[in-house]
Amino acid sequence: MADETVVEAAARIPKVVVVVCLLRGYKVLLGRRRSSLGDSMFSLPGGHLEYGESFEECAIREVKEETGLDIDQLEFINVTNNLFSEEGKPYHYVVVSMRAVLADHQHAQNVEPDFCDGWGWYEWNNLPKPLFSPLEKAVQAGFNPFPV
Ligand code: 8DG
Ligand code: MG
Repeated sequence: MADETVVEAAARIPKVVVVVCLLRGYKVLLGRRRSSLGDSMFSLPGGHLEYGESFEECAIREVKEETGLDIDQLEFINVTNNLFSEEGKPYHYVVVSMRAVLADHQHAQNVEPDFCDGWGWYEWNNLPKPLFSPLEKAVQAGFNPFPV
């Protein structure tokens, strides 16, 4: 497309993102986004896979950068193909979901307040609203990050 800018063209390239379901009891850690995509909606910590990273390394780094928490015992849960077009700009993310269990003594900090209003633990059976659209869709489809 001749009129497409470099930025618009870059947004059309699918990107890989790793998100983490941090589990404590029957709760999960969510934060309210501050972002042009899904602003003020509750979503999982996570972010873009960097060159050469494993999914585990990316999950550990993103959780540390966003919450200050150290995680281990990571397990792959699923992968979803997430398209965002309704927000105006097209985005395409291949989202790898991992899960991890935290030790009791750690507390999440809002390390990046420009991108998140704060982190909280929410009962899986009573999730906050509004959930970020891909998470909402997954929950509606029966997604459950807890081990059976
Ligand atoms: P980075 O630049 O630090 O690598 O990434 P980020 O700044 O932390 O980006 P992000 O918005 O947290 O994640 C990138 C994209 O991943 C986001 O714009 C849309 C997609 N994404 C989903 N589901 C989820 C989710 O539950 N949590 C997060 N954080 N991102 C998600 O499709
Ligand atoms: Mg993020």
